[in-house]
Amino acid sequence: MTDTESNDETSSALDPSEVVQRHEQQLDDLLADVDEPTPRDDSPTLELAGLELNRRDFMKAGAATGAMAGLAGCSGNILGGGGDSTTSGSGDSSTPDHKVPPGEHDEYYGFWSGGQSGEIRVVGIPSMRVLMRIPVFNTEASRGYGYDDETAEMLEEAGDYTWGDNHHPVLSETDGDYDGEYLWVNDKANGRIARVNLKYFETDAMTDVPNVQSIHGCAAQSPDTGYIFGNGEFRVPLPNDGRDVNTPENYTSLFSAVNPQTMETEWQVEVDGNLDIVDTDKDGRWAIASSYNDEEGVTVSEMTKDDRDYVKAFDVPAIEEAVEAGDYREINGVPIVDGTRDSSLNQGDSPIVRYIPTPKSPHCVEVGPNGKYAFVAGKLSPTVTMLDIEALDSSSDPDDVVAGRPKVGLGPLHTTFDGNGHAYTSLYIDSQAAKWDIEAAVEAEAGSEDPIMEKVDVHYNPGHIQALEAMTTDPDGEWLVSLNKLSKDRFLPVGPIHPDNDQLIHIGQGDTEMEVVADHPAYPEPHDCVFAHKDKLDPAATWDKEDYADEKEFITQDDTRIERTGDSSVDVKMSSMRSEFGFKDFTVQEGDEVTLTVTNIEGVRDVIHGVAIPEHDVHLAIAPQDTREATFTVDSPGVYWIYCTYFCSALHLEMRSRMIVEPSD
Ligand code: CUK
Ligand code: CUA
Repeated sequence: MTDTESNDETSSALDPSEVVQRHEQQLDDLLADVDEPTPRDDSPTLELAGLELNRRDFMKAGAATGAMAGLAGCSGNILGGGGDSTTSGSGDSSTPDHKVPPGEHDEYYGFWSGGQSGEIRVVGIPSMRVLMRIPVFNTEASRGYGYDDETAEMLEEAGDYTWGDNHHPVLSETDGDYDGEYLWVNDKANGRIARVNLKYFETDAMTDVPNVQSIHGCAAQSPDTGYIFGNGEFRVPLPNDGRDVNTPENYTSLFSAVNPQTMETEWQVEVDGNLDIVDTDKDGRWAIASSYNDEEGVTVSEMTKDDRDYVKAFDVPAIEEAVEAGDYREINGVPIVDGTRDSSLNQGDSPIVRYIPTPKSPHCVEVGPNGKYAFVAGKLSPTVTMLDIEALDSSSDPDDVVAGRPKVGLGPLHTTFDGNGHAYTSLYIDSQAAKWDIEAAVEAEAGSEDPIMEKVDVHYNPGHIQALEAMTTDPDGEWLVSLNKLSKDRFLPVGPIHPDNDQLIHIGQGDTEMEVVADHPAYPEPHDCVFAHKDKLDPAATWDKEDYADEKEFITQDDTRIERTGDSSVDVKMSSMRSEFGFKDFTVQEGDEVTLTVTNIEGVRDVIHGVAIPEHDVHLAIAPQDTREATFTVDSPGVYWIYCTYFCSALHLEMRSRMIVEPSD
């Protein structure tokens, strides 16, 4: 054996601890490199033909979009587009590349509701890559969610359900624009609203809204996130304690206003009929909700008997006044204001709720970017009804408040906007997206198809449709996603439960033909999504221990200890780092309730340690500088290896501790 360097590496004579040390050093060096603070504007700059444009410029400048395609290797002149992009179908030189090259970032965050999976998914746009999943109403082992004390308690206090059905993610706003702080989402199944902290991308609060069985529509009040509004969809007796079970005419739906900070329900409004989707105007006066079943039936034929239902416009300041004046009854601690038609608060010229007749079971309500109109899709009617929001102030007569009613196609469900005067409506029955001109629809007669500019086939049966920042006052256009409920034959077959199909559609600034550019299978079942430019968020790369200084201890190697707190309770506190836990082993007694607190003392990003305790249903996922806790009872004496689940270093497999449970006698 020659004494070369390479031989040294594998020499059995080498001290193993040296190998480990060297490895750790390499890892530290590597991590030191990536731990640099992220520059505020790190969008790559593309240089071509003397032009210097970053990706943001491309997204904003419709005329320059051809440059992206040229850059990505498509044929066509490098500054193409420019009003001459008449070709359609794939390869259109005006369509920028939606594929994001290795190492580059997407331009937008997309937040998808996960439907009956209960989670929120973070998706990069335009690549449509799923970047992360945030458990909300479900439990999720990978992130230790529902398996540590804090998240388990949060779920327990919000009703202790094991699943939820989230439909409508909404982002916090300051001055009518996304501030990147929080996201809220409803739970249709169990009447909850949860909050996700966008610094840590974690669910940090949840409330089980009193007096309702289901929350469907969910909206953050513009422009400064005054309330989170939730629509109680199913009519039930109030309170639902066994009274009125056989008198459906006495059931009721409630509109709820939740405080975004405390997550307490501040007030509710009782209405006639069901409540479906809700959006708010842009200056905080009106919350506008669609509804179906004004017939107040309990079977489908009863619910769809009439040819009209009523959109309900809630006058928020007027409701606040009624609450202040004590004009309510209190049930389960919440002031409930009577907003039914017969209520004394709805007589006279300024009713607190305006009931606006709208054709057959309207579904969505989306308020357009300039705040002038609310767009209400017909569902069972082939039209979108546009409500003039300013006119709501003085009337609920459709002659005064309906500004337009274009005929868009069959099964219209949701509408989105490009910020350049166009609306895009999903057509569930026709399996299409229809693009139309908003002001042309105001000019045209009701039921006219003239405002329709273009339709594109989607695959198949779309629900929500969403364009970049379409829910703000300044949408970015460029990309639109159609969230199709059925994928049928679009993917390799995976058995009888099919994925959905989220299709990416290029729309430019509304000046180009729509083009479907990508299919993306989606695990059942997203309903809605919302997009924010990446510069509006500022996620943490590691935890900051100051954020939990009052609640939990930060446990270093020196702080590692075991403390008996009672006859049969014990606290175990330890650190974790590559590649060892603070305790190599620790001993507890059979029957003990063990509270295990573990801190990840790493300072570098992306070195996460997991704590799994076989046979005790414990899993913690601890990011750098974070501390997590789990409490469990040790009923059976024996040896239990505690192991790390995140592949954190070359010695990850060796990263373990040993819990010894001594027999009690
Ligand atoms: S809803 Cu699902 S397609 Cu819950 Cu917004 Cu319309
Ligand atoms: Cu720590 Cu694997």
